[in-house]
Formats: sequence, structure tokens, C-alpha cells
Amino acid sequence: MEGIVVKSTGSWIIVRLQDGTRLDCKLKGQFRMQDIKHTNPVAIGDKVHVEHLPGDSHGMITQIETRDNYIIRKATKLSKVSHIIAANLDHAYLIATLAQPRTSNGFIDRFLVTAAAYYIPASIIFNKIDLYDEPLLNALDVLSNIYENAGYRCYRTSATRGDGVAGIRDLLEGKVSLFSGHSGAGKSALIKAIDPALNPRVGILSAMHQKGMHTTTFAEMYELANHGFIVDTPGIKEFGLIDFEKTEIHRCFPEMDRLLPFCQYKNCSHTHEPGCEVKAGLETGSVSVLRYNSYLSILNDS
Ligand SMILES: Nc1nc2c(ncn2[C@@H]2O[C@H](COP(=O)(O)OP(=O)(O)O)[C@@H](O)[C@H]2O)c(=O)[nH]1
Ligand SMILES: [Mg+2]
Ligand SMILES: [Zn+2]
Repeated sequence: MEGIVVKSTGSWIIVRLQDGTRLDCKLKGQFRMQDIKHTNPVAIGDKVHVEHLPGDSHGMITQIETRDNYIIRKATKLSKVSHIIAANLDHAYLIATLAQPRTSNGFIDRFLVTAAAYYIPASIIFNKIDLYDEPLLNALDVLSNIYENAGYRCYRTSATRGDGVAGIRDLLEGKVSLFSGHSGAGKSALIKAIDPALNPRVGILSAMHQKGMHTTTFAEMYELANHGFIVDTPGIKEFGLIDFEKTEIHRCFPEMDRLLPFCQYKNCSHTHEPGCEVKAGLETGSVSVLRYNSYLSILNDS
């Protein structure tokens, strides 16, 4: 039988079989030994082959198909070992907000770079717009402009009031999408608004920190009525770029990548070289200073 991994709690792996039913599965021991770079040999979104003997309460995963793509986070900050958040994604959405807990633009950029590094198309959903006052709405216009100019679609939603939800639902139809972002940004609430038949746990914002409490402990894939799948993730603090070349980072800033052919040096790092179109763009305002600063910071960290 074939199926797709929709949840993994460590001891149990839940597989959605082709007929739509779910089966608790275990992994054959051999896989655990093979994959030493990742803490989880099987990830949400993996396409797997399952053996289910009559009378057995659970199935056995016997084969994991090669992943089209995947996105990872570091297991710990300095670790070389990583955790695969999800595999075989059509699109990654960052659920961000300018209300509490506010998403910094540095975090947005790191998310976008990570998605680009793994060749996963990405967009930003600014949620909780029901809470934005006039200055925040203006800030959102400025920020959306920066990201749209860089090449990323920006959407606006209110999971509680319903604004923008139908538009997102249409985008997800028939696709496998990742919902990522800080704890408390409204990922679970948005999933519930998109398909009220689903029941992801929506958290309470702690009054003291205005951050989400960790209610979603494991990533989980939800199936929408329109045949879309959403992977809901627990709040992610840090994405991981592992074995990633410095010279590849400008590829992950599309607006800078587009200018590279016009730089004097074809391997321009856009930092100190003469005749750099990116730096010229900073002067004229066609390249965002916010984005450039993120570029430098990611370049220095990696
Ligand atoms: N006002 C408002 N609150 C929201 C919105 N979306 C989510 N919330 C609230 O934010 C808190 C965290 O939501 P949750 O979906 O659990 O966030 P997650 O950690 O990203 O999954 C909950 O109290 C939600 O009710 C929104 O669009 N507007
Ligand atoms: Mg959640
Ligand atoms: Zn340059």
C-alpha cells in the first residue's frame, strides 16, 4: 500500500493511505540507521510504502520514496544535525503579523532564504489585520511593497474576522502547502478558518509575553475539503541552512540575483566590489536597505 505521512510523534507515524483512511505505522529499523544527518528519518509529507498484515493493529513502513524537496531546521542552534520539517511541498507560506507577536523582517528574510535554498516557492501571509491601527496598516503597505518588489506575493488575513481567508483557501486547492511562522502568529486559527471542519488546537496568547504558548507540539498535515493539504508546524524559532555555500545566498534574494548579470564582476558578492548594481540600487532606492541588511547578516552568519 502507498500513502503519505501526515503526522509523526516520534514513536508513531500516521500515514494517510490512498483511500483516505489513516493507519498508525512503525518504521522498519533499517531506516533509523541510514540517515545520520537528520534526527527524523521519516518526515511529514513523505510518500511511503506500507505493509499491513491482516489482524495487525498497525502497519510497517517499508520504503520511503525519494523526496522532491524538503525544508529543515537545525536540531539545536549549533548542531550539524537537522530536523526535516516537511517534504514534498508545493509552496511555503510564512504566517507573519505586525500585531502581537510581531514578526521581524529579519525573520521573514531568513524564512524566505531557507525556502529559496530548497527551491520551494514562498509567500507571506500577514495575519491579524483586524488588530492593525492606521500606523500599522501603513507599515504593512511599506513592507508589502518591499516584498512584492523583491518577487514575493503578500496576502492579508484575519483568521478571526475572516478577511482574505477565501482567497487563501483557493490558493491551496490541490496543493501541499507549509504554514510556518512564530508561535502565536495564527497558523492554527487560519487553518480552522480555511476549513471549519478541521480542528487544530488554537493557542492562548500568554498575557505576559504576548507570545503563543506551545500548543502545536508536532507538525501535522491537514487535509482540506478542496483536496489541498496544509502542514501546520509548531512555532519555529530558527530555520537551518546546512552545507550551504556563501555564494549561493544571493540566489536566494531574487531582486539581487536579477541584478548580478549587470554587476561588473560576475561573481560579485555585492559587498565591496566596484561597479556593483545592487549597491547602485541601494542609492536609487530600487533595492531595499532592509533586505540588503538581511542579506549581509545572513552572509556573515553562514
Ligand atoms: N485578533 C486576532 N487574533 C488572532 C488571529 N489569528 C489568530 N489569533 C489569535 O492568536 C492566538 C494564537 O493563534 P494560533 O492559531 O494558536 O497561533 P499559532 O501558534 O501560529 O498556531 C489565538 O489566541 C488566536 O485566537 C487574527 O486574525 N486576529
Ligand atoms: Mg498552532
Ligand atoms: Zn554586485
